[in-house]
Amino acid sequence: MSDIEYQPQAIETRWQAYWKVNQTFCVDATSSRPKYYCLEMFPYPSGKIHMGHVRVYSIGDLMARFKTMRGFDLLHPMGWDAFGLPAENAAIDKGVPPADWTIQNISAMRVQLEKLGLSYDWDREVTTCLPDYYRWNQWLFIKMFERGLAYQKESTVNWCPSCETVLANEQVIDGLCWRCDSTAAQKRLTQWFLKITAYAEELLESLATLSGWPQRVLLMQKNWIGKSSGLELRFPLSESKDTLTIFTTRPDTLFGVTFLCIAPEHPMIPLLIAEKAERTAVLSFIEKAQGQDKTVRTSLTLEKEGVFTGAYANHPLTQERIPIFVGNFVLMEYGTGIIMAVPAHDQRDFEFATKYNLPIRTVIVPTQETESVPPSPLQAYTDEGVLVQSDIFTGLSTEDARKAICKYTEKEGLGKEKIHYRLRDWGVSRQRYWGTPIPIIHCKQCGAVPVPLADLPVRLPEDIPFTGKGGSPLSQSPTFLNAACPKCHLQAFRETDTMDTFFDSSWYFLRYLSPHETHAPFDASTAARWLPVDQYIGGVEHAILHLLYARFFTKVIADLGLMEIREPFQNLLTQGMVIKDGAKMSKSKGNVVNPDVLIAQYGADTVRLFSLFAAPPEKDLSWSDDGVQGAFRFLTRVHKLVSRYSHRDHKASVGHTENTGVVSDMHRMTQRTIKRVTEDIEKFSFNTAISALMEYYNFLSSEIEYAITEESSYQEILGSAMDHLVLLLSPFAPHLGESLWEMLGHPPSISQVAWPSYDPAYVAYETVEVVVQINGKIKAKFNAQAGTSDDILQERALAEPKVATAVAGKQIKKVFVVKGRLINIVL
Ligand code: ANZ
Ligand code: ZN
Repeated sequence: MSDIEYQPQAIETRWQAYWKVNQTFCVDATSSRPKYYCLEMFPYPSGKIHMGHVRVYSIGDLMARFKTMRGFDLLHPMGWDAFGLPAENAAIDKGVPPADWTIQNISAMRVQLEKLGLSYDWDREVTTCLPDYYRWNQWLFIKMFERGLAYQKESTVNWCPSCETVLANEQVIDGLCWRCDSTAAQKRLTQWFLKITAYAEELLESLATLSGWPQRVLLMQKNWIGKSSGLELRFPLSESKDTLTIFTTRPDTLFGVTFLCIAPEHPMIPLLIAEKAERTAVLSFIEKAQGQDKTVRTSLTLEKEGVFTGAYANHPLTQERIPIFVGNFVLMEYGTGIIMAVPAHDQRDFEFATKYNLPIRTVIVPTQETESVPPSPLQAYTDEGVLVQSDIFTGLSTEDARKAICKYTEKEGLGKEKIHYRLRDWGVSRQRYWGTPIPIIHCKQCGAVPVPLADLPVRLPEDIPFTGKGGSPLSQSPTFLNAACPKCHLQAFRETDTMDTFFDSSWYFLRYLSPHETHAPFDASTAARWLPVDQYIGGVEHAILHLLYARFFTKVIADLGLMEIREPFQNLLTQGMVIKDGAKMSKSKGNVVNPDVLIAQYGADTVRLFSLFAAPPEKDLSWSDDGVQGAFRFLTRVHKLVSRYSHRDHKASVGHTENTGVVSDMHRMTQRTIKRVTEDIEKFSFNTAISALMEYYNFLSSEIEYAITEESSYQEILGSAMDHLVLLLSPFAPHLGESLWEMLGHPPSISQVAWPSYDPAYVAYETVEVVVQINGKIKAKFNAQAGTSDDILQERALAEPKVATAVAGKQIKKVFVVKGRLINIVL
């Protein structure tokens, strides 16, 4: 009787083995069906799958299976983002080599993923810490180096004292290390950079083509790139021939300038303070400001502080003598590192001027009160308006004045229009072991020389003591460190920095195309077939970092002539977090639910169904044990229903209904359910798709006893309904889908069966009469389109005048909606 009882473990083991033996999910290289590349962000092999993984992979797998049934040829790969600090920390703590730790974790996690029954083509597994992957990181790095896109410079970097490594700007979040939450410090080091700024304009421009991305992510990228157009203007120093060049986005405020402010790191400062009484005060201020973190220095709430340099500049139009200050809120990395301060119209300047008692001069007023200048404003007026006290520009709108002042100063040779980006070049050097060695040899005579391509990969050495102290681990391996210069063959040294692991994940989706390729990072003709990724799914925490880098790499690789596309991901779905007891599930909070335990108890299908049903994908998902049990009960019931049907006494022929011409409720319900589930999956509304299936199940289970005894024309419709229930459920609960499909007498595999289409004639324009009862008594009737959701029906019922009067002032205890036909309101 095992057919009758739902035993997920037996079913799941059996079908996982079937898929493996039959290579059900291997890409068919010979197929000519349209392609669909479904990609989920690959995991870091920490050792254990968590519910966040389950969620993202359940979504990806649903899409992959759905699209396969819809007639697409699927590429659905999985791999490991396998470099990174935790492996190195494990080596320091436990003495396990990072490679061993990582490979063990990968094996454990692969087993876990297999238990979820995910439809990956495991032949394409990519592991970034293996030399056959990272050699192509090195290859790409050298190609970039040859084009000036990878270069070295000394710079102030974000330094995490606890990870003992440099952090990219993107990796400092609110002043803290993104990984360990230590306060980031500032340090001067020579570093390798990738010139992402060379692509700033294209990265910004082509955001407009990404119609399949969430608005919020597009906006975050736009702000991160931070394009602003403005004016670079020269202010001659009063006591010397030198000039200071400032950058402003508000040339219209030029007549409101009352001081200049220069970044503490600015190389002009020594010249300004030479032989000045203010010298010592300035130097001690600079020291203090340089210790302040960049993100703190850009925050709105920063206490604006500064010091007078003793030097003056002349206003380029009025010739007025203007004092020059050093200010902590002026950054060296943005614009020219010097600003013209307009306290009346910029809040930072206003706070600074108020603190140090500097003049505040209003030059812009709101349109309606032209000419009436407020005596002493309480805050900066930063909006648009009309110019006052601005010589020949007085009376112009701010917008016109910006153009006019740019034009005028440009004509006079005082300045020029300029576009600035907030985006900085990407610092990729890391002083750690477990990453890709940067393939450069430093030679006293020849400088930085790339390792010849034929000598790649530069392998990570294994003779490293892991102490966690004393700088870069690679510098402690003499066999690694010493190398002959590829150009002059003299004794030279290898670069000991490794690459930021975000380098690895910037192109892994290309390696999946031809993971075993040995002549290039990927095969061009395969790329032409599969790119771009049709659907990318992952966490919104990568909205800037990974997604921006991957877009940058795509453009660089296209410029190397390796592929045509310039944007990697056509559609992006960013899923929310999994939370429990109001907090993100995490080890440190002790609120983790172990997927393994759940799978052992309820089966993978239940866990998957729950995570798709509990919340829309882009929203946070609140963990609920009841929800898991609910999903299990639902699958148990479907199993029972299909068993009941397939073990009925009188076996009717199971066929499709298109030709029967019998219009029944059941047939209509089937058609409507197909429509709803299909459309809901297409728009990522998985929870409502599952609701539709639940309604469909309810309908069928209430009809079954009666339907089984009916005449044969009805039998066909019933058989078709059972088929459809199983087909539509199968991408959500694939193991059960296979099992029931077999029970219904079909050959495997259901994953290869065409997704059903519906007949629009049965779902369009059909109206049903809905009866509204209050406490069981009929109060009203109205017509609604068939298939209208319960929520909307309920809303309309409550809006019926008679119902509204009856309900007014009373408390509604419960509302029952029966099959979209009857609504009973209990008061
Ligand atoms: C005068 C002015 C008047 C400004 C005014 C603003 C308002 P966005 O738009 O974000 O690009 N700025 C320029 N370089 C800076 C630096 N290195 N550090 C800190 N601030 C800097 O910002 C451009 C504005 O930020 C510029 O326009 C400049 O202040 C300031 F009513 O110049 B503005
Ligand atoms: Zn040399």
